[in-house]
Amino acid sequence: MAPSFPRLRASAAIEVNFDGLVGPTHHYAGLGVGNLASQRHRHEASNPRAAALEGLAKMRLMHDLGIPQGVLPPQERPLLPALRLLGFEGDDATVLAKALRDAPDLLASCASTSCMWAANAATVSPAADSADGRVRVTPANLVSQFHRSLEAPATTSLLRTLFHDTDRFVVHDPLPSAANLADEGAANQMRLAPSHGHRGIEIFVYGRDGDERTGGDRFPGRQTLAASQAVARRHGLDPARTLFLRQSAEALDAGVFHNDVIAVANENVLLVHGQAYEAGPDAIRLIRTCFAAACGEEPVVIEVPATEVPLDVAVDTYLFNSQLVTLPSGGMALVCPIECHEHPRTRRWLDHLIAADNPVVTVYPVAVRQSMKNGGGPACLRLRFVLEPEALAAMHQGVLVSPPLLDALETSVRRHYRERLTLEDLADPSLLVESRQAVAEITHLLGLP
Ligand code: SUG
Repeated sequence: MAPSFPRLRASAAIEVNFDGLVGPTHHYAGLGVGNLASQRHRHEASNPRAAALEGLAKMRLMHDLGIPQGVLPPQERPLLPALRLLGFEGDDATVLAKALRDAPDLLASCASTSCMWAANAATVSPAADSADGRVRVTPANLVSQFHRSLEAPATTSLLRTLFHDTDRFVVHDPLPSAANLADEGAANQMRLAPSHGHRGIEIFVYGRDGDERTGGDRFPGRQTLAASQAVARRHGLDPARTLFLRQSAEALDAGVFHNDVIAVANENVLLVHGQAYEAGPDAIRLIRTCFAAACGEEPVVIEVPATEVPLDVAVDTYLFNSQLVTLPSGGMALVCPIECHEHPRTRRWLDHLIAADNPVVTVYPVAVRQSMKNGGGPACLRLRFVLEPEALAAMHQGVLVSPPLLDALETSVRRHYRERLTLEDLADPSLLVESRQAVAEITHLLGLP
């Protein structure tokens, strides 16, 4: 299709993926609403050390592929001030013991290392999309679930430290903590653009509109329409380049608690399941039309029908929670959960994807099994920033990974993280000491205050 207006010149912007490093209290408490994997593995023993090493191996792969990679430190857990707010009194050991005895789920919530799923940390609009040419960041309030709402204050202050240059970045406050403004961050936002540096369109996906309907029949939606609209408004996005789509009830009920469980976009490519949106084929048509009008070209939409990959297989394998990334050598790679290679349906579909005529040239299966058991695949673990070279240079450099930093982080994990953790262990005062030591050491390695 001929461009309907002159194409804007692209900047040399690149995408950086910031992964959340798993914390020392990683465990399975079944806390994830509408998250089948989290429910399924409730109260199984976890392996925090393996979880963190798996995450670091994924970061190393990305770095080795030449894709800029950052790392976000774990937050301190168990969060004693939160337990005290809930009425558990005494010294640290007493607070932990009382919480385990009287309210083990609250202890699990206050010990959750859920900030590892950085795709929920914030929504990011690149400079090319925002009204004033600054990168706009809204930390997610995550109010749909108590354990995740605890992340927001520390995430906000971390993001302000990393992106301190106010000429180039705006880190907003999270949205107010109201149920009808529930915001789960970039996991419910996609960006399509001719390339990272071009101005693009942003697609927000919500599960409930805060009023009449809560989501699916089985599971409620988490992200609200009002929250998505508020984020788009404060980021100064052009309404003509912004779409709000409702997740289908069948997807929510099948375990699609975030849009990134059922769709992924990169530059001009959208990989999406046919049952992702309530509007069905109209939603895809809307995306095509909006992109064509805004960017003067057609997007590449790879729609996966339920006949090839049924919704339950998509959720079990987390096929769409792959990272679709642009390779420096050209073309795109799909960094998918290793579970996609182990399932015959998705394995066949991936073979077909690579053989077909589209920008995806290769697939890298990665093992993040510990995170997957809590409903977090490769894409959940990362927050994407499209940055101009000057913005990249202006941010805090200590979190950008290099092989020596990855080596040092691995050493720290091996030194401080346990290989087995159960719910009872969360009340162990020595776990608190170990966790504090680990977080302090990692924070220091990243050059953070
Ligand atoms: O919010 N799991 C997380 C997984 C988040 C995945 N993120 C994205 N899809 N972007 C959640 O449901 C489980 C914690 C537990 O059960 O212990 C949990 O919170």
